Amino acid sequence: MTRRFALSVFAMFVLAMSLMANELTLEHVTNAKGDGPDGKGNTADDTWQFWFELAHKPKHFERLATYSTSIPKAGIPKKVRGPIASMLPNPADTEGWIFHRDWDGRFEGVWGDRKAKQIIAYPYVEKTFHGAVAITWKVPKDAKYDISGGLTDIQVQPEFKQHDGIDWLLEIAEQGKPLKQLANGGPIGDGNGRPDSGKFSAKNVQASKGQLIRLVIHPRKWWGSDMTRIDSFRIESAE
Ligand SMILES: [Ca+2]
Ligand SMILES: [Ca+2]
Repeated sequence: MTRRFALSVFAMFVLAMSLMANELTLEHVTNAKGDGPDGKGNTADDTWQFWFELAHKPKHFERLATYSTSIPKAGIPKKVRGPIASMLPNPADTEGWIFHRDWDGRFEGVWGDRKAKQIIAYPYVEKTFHGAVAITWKVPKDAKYDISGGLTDIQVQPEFKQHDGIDWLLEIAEQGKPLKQLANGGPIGDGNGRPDSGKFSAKNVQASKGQLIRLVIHPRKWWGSDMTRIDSFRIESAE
């Protein structure tokens, strides 16, 4: 077997594997340019997208609008301020998607921590509303899919009674709008005999091209200490 032939066989194998399974990686989260033709990350043409729940319209989501390349402990002026900047495990090595408005020091975001090689999500609060963040995968063709993965509460503080873990939801969405709930679970984390980690899955899910398979990380009653690691998020063709 020539080296060139071996390489092309290997390339075909890699291509076949990537067509059969899609898994969220650190590179997807930390890619400011996205993989769609517009060359901008986290827009409608990208395979993986990152969202926050609208306080005025629960269960509806909008894309996190700002890419931040690192989060020093003191925060980034006009980007990330407030507690999240010092709460992330490796803020200077953490890049990803945040929402930004001038009036608040916000928490919400989905980041890749390059040092610990982990994907982190953090829900948020807006006045009295405790909002979720979400990660979506864009369905490439009408088909049935198997979805699986896991997540972990990485900020476990059961000594504070308000800290009551997170819930997760799997849904089909169209843009930011919910269409169908596939599965839900939790709470995980923050004591009360609960596990810190959970698994999620849904089998044989019929989805149409352009729809989004959405993993929601929900803060339940209170969002403090809800930093969550996405251990895996994988979608395979069920056919
Ligand atoms: Ca894009
Ligand atoms: Ca927690």
